[in-house]
Amino acid sequence: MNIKLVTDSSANITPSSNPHIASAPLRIIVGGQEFVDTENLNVDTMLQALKVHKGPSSTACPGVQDWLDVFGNADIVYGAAITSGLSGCFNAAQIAAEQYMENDPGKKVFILDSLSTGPELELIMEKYQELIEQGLAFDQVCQQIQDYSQRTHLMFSLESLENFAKNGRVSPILAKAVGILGIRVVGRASSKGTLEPQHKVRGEKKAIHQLVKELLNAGYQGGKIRITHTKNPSGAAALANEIRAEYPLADIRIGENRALCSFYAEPGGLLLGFET
Ligand code: X90
Repeated sequence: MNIKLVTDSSANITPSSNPHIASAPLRIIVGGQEFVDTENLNVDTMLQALKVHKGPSSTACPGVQDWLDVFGNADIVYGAAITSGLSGCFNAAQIAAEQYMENDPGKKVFILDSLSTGPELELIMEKYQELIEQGLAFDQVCQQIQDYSQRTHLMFSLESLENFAKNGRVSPILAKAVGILGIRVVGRASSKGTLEPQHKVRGEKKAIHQLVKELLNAGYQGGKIRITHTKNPSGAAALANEIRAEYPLADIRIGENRALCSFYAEPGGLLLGFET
């Protein structure tokens, strides 16, 4: 049995960071330029293009064929996609899954709607790996990953919501309030998989305190933590340290956002995936 694990590029997993997981790339369109969110893309080049470009920019999710490409020819495909609350990515994956199984009834595909993205999606993919290593049957893996995803969450601190607003994914009023210099929005992925702002705070220090406060409020008790950032290694490290002050033994890893998350999180953005 040939098993394959798949996600999309919003999980920030590349072949070098994890060779066991394949990612369908999202695309970022800046003026006439298209950036495909693969490992080969230099994210700094994309961010620089965004900075100098004054006109509209947007993103596009992988199509059905992109998903079929990452399924390869596996007998069993397990995957998870960025929230259907903000992207058509999961929908395309579902259509691909149906086609794949129709073409060969011997094959099985399960794709989870993560209702999230970034480091929470990363945690879900890590859990799939564990479940497969345990040798569980297809139905058990599907059930357990759904149960697990009830215990994973995503929080964020963002310095700008400009790209969210420009692409109709948050209200322009909220984006304007966050656009003021030094103001950050701290919030979480809602239960419907949309962006839920909780606090507006001034300065990074307060944003990090607020994140940790909300983390503890959410019922965090020392489980796995995955932090990703866009051009903010010091913020990510400060966040990790503040969590370690409460839970010295926590399994915390810090990584960089790839292109899709960087487009929306924008420079300074911190994403926090955790287990409860
Ligand atoms: O074009 C597309 O289909 C992609 C649209 C993606 C929109 C959301 C990307 C979020 C990236 C930013 C902060 C976390 C917010 C979490 C809300 C679920 C990460």
